[in-house]
Amino acid sequence: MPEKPANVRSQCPYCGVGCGLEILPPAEPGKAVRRDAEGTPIWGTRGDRSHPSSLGQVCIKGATVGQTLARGRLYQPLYRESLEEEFKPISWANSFDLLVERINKTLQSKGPDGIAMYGSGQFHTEDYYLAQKLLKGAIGTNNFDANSRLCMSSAVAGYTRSLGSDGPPCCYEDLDQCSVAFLIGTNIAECHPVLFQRLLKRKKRQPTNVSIVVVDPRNTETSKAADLHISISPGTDLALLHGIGHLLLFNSKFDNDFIENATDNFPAYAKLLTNWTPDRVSAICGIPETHLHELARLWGRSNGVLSLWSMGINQRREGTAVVGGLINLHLMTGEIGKAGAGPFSLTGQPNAMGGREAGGLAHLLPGYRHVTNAEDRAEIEQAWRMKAGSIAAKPGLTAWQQVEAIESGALDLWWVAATNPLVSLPNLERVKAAIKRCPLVVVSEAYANTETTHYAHLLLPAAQWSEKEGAMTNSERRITFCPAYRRCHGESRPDWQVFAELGRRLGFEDHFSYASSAEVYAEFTALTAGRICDVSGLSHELLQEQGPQQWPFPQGSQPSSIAKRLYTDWCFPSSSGRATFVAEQPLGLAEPPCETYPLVLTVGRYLGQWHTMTRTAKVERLQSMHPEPLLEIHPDDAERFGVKHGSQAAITSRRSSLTAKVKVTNRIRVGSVFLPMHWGFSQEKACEVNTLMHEQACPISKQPELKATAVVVAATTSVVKASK
Ligand SMILES: Nc1nc2c(c(=O)[nH]1)N[C@H]1C(S)=C(S)[C@@H](COP(=O)(O)OP(=O)(O)OC[C@H]3O[C@@H](n4cnc5c(=O)[nH]c(N)nc54)[C@H](O)[C@@H]3O)O[C@H]1N2
Ligand SMILES: Nc1nc2c(c(=O)[nH]1)N[C@H]1C(S)=C(S)[C@@H](COP(=O)(O)OP(=O)(O)OC[C@H]3O[C@@H](n4cnc5c(=O)[nH]c(N)nc54)[C@H](O)[C@@H]3O)O[C@H]1N2
Ligand code: SF4
Ligand SMILES: [Mo]
Repeated sequence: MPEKPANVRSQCPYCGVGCGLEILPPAEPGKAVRRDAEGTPIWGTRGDRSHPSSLGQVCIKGATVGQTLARGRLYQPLYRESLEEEFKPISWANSFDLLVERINKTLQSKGPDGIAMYGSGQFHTEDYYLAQKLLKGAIGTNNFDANSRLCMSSAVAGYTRSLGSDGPPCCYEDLDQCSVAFLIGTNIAECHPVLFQRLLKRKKRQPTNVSIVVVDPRNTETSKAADLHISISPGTDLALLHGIGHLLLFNSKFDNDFIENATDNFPAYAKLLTNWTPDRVSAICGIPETHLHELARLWGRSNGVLSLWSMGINQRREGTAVVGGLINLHLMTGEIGKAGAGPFSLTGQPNAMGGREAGGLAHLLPGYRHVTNAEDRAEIEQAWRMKAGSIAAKPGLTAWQQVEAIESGALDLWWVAATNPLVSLPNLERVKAAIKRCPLVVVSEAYANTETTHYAHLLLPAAQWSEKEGAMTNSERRITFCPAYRRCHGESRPDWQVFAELGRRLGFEDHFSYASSAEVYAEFTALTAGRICDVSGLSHELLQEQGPQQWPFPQGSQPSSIAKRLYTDWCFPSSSGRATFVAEQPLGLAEPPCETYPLVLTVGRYLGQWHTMTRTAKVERLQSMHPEPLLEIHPDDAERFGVKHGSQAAITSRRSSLTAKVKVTNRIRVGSVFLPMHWGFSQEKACEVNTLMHEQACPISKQPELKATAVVVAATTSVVKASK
């Protein structure tokens, strides 16, 4: 593949805002060649003004992504029989032979469910789709799950329960049109910065037309911009939402027309609300009653409430119920399916949306179909030209269930691709102990030295964004074609090609023969025809020629940059055509603070770091913004536990202990402390925060409560070094 010169456009491969990037070659006419600190030529990026989602804006990560693409890469497949041995090079041909042999052996000894893959919202849609066809079709196990399980699965389950299907109904233009921006459990200033800037611009332009409300136990860069910051006690969001509902109900601020014509189950919800009185809610949430009244007043008088949320409410052992509680308020007030209104989950990863469309969770099939639905299975089997019954009816193992299955000896082959679970899964010491027991761990990875590569037997070098062609869908359902504008490093290959070749070698020669990723995409889009996420009118060619498009985009649709919303006709994709109120009592935290562990640790992100830092640690500018992880603690707690600003503290939970430097700040609630998620054991300043976290999860979405665990903090002089 030749390196392409100029005028290349793509989607940013970091967060789910999915900004458009214009790619600039290392050597621009009349300018010196751009090089990184090691002298490697680097491609530049800048905001693509023609991209309808971001209108030329870009944040510091998108602006520096070019510096991350070449350094520290994995160049060739490597293999070792046991984790004690050193890796040795192995050819791709021998890697496939090994995979086929071990898959067949497992099929004989344990059946298809002895194999599992753990993938990622950082796949392109084509990678995702072929992983489904390989696992769920050719191998015959639904054991494919993605890191979206740790991220968006409560939103997926919440939309599906309340509205009848997954699918965020809003678009970014709603930020310019809402009268209340209700930001709950989201720090968009650091995590979706381009949307934050858009909201700030609106506020500056029309200060009295929009109120910004932030619900977060911390004072964040986001809450700095709030008209009302509700510093809620961690894990009490559902009580808060019911409290708002209570006041709306008793002040008659609901939309009877919408409730009558478009919803079911309002009486049960109204009954539940009666008990959620302001005094009770303010006591549970630890907030002044006046805040609750102010919130309900804003909701009640507003035409255009836009709720934005992400991990603060998804990562809860009652995540689906909280998402349901938020959607209830929108249904009650008719604040959905119109400009400036609606429940809008901000997707974390660049293509977690595409993953959902391609069926990339253990209970899904392509086109928002479900493995438990016989008709859905039959449609996919037919389209895949596979025997009836090829797809199993039982949902596969979710991310954490895969770990448990390894632990119990039920999995013989665990394939990890485009995620770094040895940093990002909870209860990490248990994960480490489990993985060591797995007979074959395959890791498809772009970089040579991640925490998870230390636990691999077979390491497969992956071509990444910029080196492979594919599509990605952002949070507002907009699909952007991402071209391959750089050569693959060494022997690395796109993930979809690896899955296709393995499919062919497993005996599905015709089913997996594709000349290009455009062909893979065409097969996928055809499968969405008639579904809510219909993209049957899209192709690589159209996206390249006409630019990014939003779904739905059925065959015959005209390309357009006019923003689309779902449910403008009040018709919902449920069997009754109506949305449903869900009425659930709040449960609170799975592991509340107690005498021994009196503080709630919450874990989140820094503006300039991306997840497990495989990319962002390579950019000097980003590293200097956040040189190390800091434990944020309130001055009162610092005094109570005897820790000083700038000194080391030991943080201990029921599972583990680690040390971190202390930052005393009144930007956090008394009783809560904060650590970033980014620094795994291979970083110099390692702070393996997920060794502290528990794995208890929402029973519906199976999303673990990665936002809260009970800890105790103490002063220490010794720094504990993390290791594998
Ligand atoms: N810079 C940067 N941006 C990113 C990423 C990154 O790694 N770095 N990752 C991307 C991904 S995959 C994701 S999922 C998103 C995540 O985006 P966000 O969800 O915005 O980010 P987090 O920092 O994980 O958590 C958000 C906030 O939840 C708050 N919170 C904790 N507990 C509670 C609670 O009980 N209730 C409420 N209401 N709030 C609570 C935390 O204090 C935190 O400020 O970011 C995406 N964007
Ligand atoms: N306590 C706590 N834990 C959390 C969270 C939290 O808020 N709190 N957040 C959770 C969330 S929301 C998320 S999304 C996860 C994220 O956690 P991870 O998914 O583990 O994080 P990444 O660093 O993004 O891992 C992606 C890996 O894929 C590699 N890669 C990049 N491109 C490609 C490619 O094209 N192909 C292949 N094969 N590899 C590629 C990268 O080098 C990197 O190693 O963490 C979760 N864990
Ligand atoms: S806001 Fe997100 S998508 Fe946009 S440039 Fe920044 S990281 Fe990339
Ligand atoms: Mo995420």
